[in-house]
Amino acid sequence: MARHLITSAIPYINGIKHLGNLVGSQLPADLYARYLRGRGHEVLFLCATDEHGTPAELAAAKAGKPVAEYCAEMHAVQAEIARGFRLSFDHFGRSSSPQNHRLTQAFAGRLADAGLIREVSERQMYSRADGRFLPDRYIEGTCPNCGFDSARGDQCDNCTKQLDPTDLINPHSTISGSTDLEIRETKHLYLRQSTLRQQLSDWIDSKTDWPILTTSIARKWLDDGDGLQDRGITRDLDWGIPVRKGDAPWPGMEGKVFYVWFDAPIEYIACAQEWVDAGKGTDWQRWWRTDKGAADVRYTQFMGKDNVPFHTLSFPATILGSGEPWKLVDYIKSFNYLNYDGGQFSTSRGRGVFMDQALEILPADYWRWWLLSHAPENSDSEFTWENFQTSVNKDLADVLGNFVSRITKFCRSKFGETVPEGGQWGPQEQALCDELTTRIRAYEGHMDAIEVRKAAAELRAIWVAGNEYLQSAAPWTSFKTAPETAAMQTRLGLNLIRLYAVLSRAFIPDAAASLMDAMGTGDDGWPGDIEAALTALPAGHAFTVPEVTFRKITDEERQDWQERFAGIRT
Ligand code: B3M
Ligand code: ZN
Repeated sequence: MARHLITSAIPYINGIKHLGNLVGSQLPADLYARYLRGRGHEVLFLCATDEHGTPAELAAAKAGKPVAEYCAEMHAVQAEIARGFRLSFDHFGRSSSPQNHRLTQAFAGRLADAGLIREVSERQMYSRADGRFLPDRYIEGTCPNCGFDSARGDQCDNCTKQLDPTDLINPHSTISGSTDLEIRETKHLYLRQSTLRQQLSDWIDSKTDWPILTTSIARKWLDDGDGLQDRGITRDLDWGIPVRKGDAPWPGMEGKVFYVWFDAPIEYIACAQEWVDAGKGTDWQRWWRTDKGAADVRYTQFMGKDNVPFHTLSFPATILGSGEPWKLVDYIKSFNYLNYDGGQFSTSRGRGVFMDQALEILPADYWRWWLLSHAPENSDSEFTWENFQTSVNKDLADVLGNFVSRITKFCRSKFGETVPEGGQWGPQEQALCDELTTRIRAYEGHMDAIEVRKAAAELRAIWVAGNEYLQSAAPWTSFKTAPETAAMQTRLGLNLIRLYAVLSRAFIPDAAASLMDAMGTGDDGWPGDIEAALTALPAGHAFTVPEVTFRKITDEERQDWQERFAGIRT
């Protein structure tokens, strides 16, 4: 048994996330956490809301609420939707927590003591029309790197380059649209991450098993001459973590807060403290401090590709620069983008299907299965309603659902609702057992490697193998001439249902739970020996015929949803 720390990128507080956000971090992180728990490992799975920065301030203003109140409400909304999708966080924290305030200020103090922070008198964009300094995200203009015309002041969404607002060509305020911007002097703290370039470079080079997507983005910014510039870690905003040097004031920094991307990853650690303070755990340090037992922990992060530079360079610079024995990430699983029906999902433009809307239409398992089996791992992928309908109807309804319903109903009608007795495995059953053994070992390999699509494909093949067996064994035919044989085949079929529930639980937890329920068993141990797993339910064991496991999506529904989600959400 090993110990696994898992974090998902923490979603911004302002608004409900779309399915593209979900499949890029929280959902695959949940898949992995559930799988590892299922295999008996000790897991701490953390996520939180990312509550600072201007987007939160502006969204609160738009909602006519004080920002603290707005964040508390939106946190509750996001937590509820996460429960709806069965995201099994051990704790869903908040980056605005007192724990994160203290820890972020402590990190800044350590970095200052280590000589890694310098004060910079900076010229910053001030909008006369808006009467305020404009934070990075609220300035848009043309990217100096690739020429994209809606690059934000902090990052270009087109080429992923981290930017400074003053780099932008033809900048304007996204609050008012005003181009009446002037540069004013203000003092800020900079993290001297460029001094850590060699250390970071060696560290990335040592990660030979990381996905290419992750290392290629990190290498690009390390090798690009200015990819690892010193970064401003403070902002002129009201809402955020006040700049302090540990628990002491920081002269000259009054009224300023830390930059949201400085405190957000620190929340991964603070979240473990919140978890303990909420009474759900007893010791957070054994997960995070290598001097307190965390050296044995394997730490895996999940995120979309746009978040990779912050997790491969900026956050590790904070950790390494502190000189303290904090756990560094062991593996970063990153994702490309999921597109929506010929375009992009977009929160700002309200395009696509959002998490709350998805759950209004269909239960979580339908979405989980489609999203995970089409995860944008090696390239961007696309959600279309046709593809969604086809996958659900084929994989879930025809293959898995139909298998379950056929075998349980057949058994009820011929043998009653108990596992039937008699007969012995022949070559066909042995062949199935051998095939399943090979496939389940392959499935484990893909799950261990977090190859989400390959794992989904293997799981589907495991379901198909059972279906094909049932089709060719045809107990409804053998029953007429050899009832003992039919009993044996049916017994195997019922055992397959339990096995499928155990194997599928990380993907489709609700269906798995109701199948286990129907099979009247709590025996959910991971299958080591497959022959043993296929005989776990003995003759005479009572079961019930489950409700429809998965229903089909009709053409009318598909068309209806297609139209309903064609426009933009207001
Ligand atoms: N909130 C961006 C995002 O949700 C950001 C991630 C922070 S991870 C520390 O894509
Ligand atoms: Zn660009």
